[in-house]
Amino acid sequence: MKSINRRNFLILGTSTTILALGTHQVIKKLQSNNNDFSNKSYALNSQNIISSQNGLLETTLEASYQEVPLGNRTAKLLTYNGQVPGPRLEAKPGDKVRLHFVNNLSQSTNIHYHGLHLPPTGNADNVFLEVKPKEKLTYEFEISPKQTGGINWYHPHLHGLVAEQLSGGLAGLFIIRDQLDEIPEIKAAKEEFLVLQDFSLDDNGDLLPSNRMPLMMGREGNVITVNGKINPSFSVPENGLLRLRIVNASTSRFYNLSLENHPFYLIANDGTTLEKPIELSEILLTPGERVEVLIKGDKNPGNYQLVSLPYNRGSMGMMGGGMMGGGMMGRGRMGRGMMGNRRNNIDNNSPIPLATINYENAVTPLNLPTELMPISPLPQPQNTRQFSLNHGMSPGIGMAFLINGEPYQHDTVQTQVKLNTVEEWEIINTGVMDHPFHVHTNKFQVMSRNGIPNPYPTWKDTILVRRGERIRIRIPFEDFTGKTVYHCHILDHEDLGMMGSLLINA
Ligand SMILES: [Cu+2]
Repeated sequence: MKSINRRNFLILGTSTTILALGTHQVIKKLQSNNNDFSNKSYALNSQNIISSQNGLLETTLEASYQEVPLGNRTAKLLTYNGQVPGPRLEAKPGDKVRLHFVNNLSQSTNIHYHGLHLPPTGNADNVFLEVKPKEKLTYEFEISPKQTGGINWYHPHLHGLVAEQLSGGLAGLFIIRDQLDEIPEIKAAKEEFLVLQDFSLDDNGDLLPSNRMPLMMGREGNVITVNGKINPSFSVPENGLLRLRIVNASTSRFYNLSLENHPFYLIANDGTTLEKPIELSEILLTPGERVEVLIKGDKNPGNYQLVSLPYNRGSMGMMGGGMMGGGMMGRGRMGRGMMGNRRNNIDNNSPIPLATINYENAVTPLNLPTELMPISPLPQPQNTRQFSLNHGMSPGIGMAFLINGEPYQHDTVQTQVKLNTVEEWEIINTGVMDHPFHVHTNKFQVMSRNGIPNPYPTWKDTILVRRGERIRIRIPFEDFTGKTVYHCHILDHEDLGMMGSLLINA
């Protein structure tokens, strides 16, 4: 890659924004009504769980291109062990993991263990490794005894191909079990996992190629699946509790979750437990994020729809006309609904059904837990930094997504920190689209949003920074040295440059 510096980039700030207006009609027209999947549930595969035995999780994981049943057709997707999503891995703090990875794709790939506190080097959570086609690599690491129980996940992380490979289906859960699972009310709750993915498929079940425009917005698929199924059903015991453990494994799509007539009781996010349940009517789940919620089976027995409510994550509307030339992105065609895919038959302006929650046999009434796990506040930071998120144009390079005015460059270290220190980072979004900011290796605590303290203590590894927002996070660098990364989890943005490398020095 050419050497680039920030002076070369014309930053496209909010002052140049022209949001597309009056596009709804256009979008509606383009969304054909031939979606025959709604209200049906089709199995892609049976759930496959691989758990650690006697302190060791050892398995083979093969990435390959496979045909899998999807709705009334067969879809040709990228799979782990022939499945979408891949097998669910389960381990405990302190367990050893030996994962024999085989790449039977036609392009290079690798694996990132999102949410796990692992060395970013060697054959552990090293995103700089490249496993070429037909090659094998054994990933080997120990789950830190400090790792807390929760939902983590694995997916490819080879810069430049991440979005393409995730949008083809490559993702799987990596669950850590610990004390949270032993809290009596949670232990008694019914547990279900929901892996949210979306795919851009044509009528033959082939993945549609993405052109550049949806990539800049962040591609969204025309088929949404939960555990590889379309609108599957889950049941809540009448009077009991249902524990939904949800990951957004989509490339770019945000899910604004809401369950008809039922509040959510949030108990954990990003693989880390909260101090007490928090009642919420909606939860915005951005790519990479996870939540755990309890649902109370205390309403009239029946069927209730889990939906994604409309949410506007911004648009590239300011790029119409001269910036891109050719008028291919004229104002009338800039709406969010069609940006992801021209064959989009999902109406992003209406609630999108994700799953149906049914009532099942009554149980002895079960209360919500009142106390979960304590969260200790972090000490004062030894250092503070700012990261600004935006995108810009440069002659000969085109559009790039930038952090502090620079796109990711493989041979440059953008940020250096010292092991066993705590830093406070301010992440500022000066652009026109929302960006979920993800840090590898170490989790962080959310301090404030636009100067307002976070309403409850929480650990996160991915945090939404909406356009115009300033988020403060506090992050301890513990246990591992080496080079790792931070990036936008709209994976098209990451591939287009919105990533930085972070060197943790001894
Ligand atoms: Cu982004």
